[in-house]
Amino acid sequence: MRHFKAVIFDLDGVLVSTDDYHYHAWKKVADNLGIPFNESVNHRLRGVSRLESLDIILEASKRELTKEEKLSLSEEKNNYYKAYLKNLTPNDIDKKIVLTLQQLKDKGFKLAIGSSSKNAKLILELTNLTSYFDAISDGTNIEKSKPDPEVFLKAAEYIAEEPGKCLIVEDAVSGIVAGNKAGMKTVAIGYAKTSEYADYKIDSLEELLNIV
Ligand code: B16
Ligand code: MG
Repeated sequence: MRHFKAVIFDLDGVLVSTDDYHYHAWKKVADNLGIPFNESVNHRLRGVSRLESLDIILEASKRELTKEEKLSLSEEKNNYYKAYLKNLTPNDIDKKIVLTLQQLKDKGFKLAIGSSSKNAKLILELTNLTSYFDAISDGTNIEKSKPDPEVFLKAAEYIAEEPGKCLIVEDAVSGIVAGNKAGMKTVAIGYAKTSEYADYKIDSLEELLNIV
């Protein structure tokens, strides 16, 4: 008997290369503040909420910022990020990714999104991916972002599936930890392959069809 019944996808860095946009938007904020920011700091922001990301960036600064200043900086970052999102079209999604989603649906798997982003629904609309998913759990319906399991547990609840029957696909180490805590099996792609806790590691999304 087949073990998995649902696949829950992270969004940024798994289905869409918006991880690059996040990086460039934070880089502008950090440069304006004169704070060093590089790819290795950026990897720590994967899957982490906007305000928590700012706190990680500010570790390299001696300045103590007020709550209001932090909110204003995170809004500034989101404005830069949303300006990048304006360029996003369905052509930015690899055809192989769309084909894999369709094949999983045809095989009867439930598909869901489990993303920390508050921009997830906008991104799915811009890329024409919304209709592939039975449910979307994102930054708008959670209290705690990854590595907390909340976003994935909510996704499982929305598709009425037991956590043990859900497979998570993630590019963030924080997302792999969140998947484990949710009692789900995890597939690492991209940077998440550095995690020793992933159950499976893949180089491209089509390989999912060999796992489920
Ligand atoms: P937003 P994911 C995460 O999305 C990103 O990896 C992370 O870098 C970002 O800070 C977070 O969403 C919040 O995004 O500012 O758009 O609400 O990878 O969980 O899909
Ligand atoms: Mg991600």
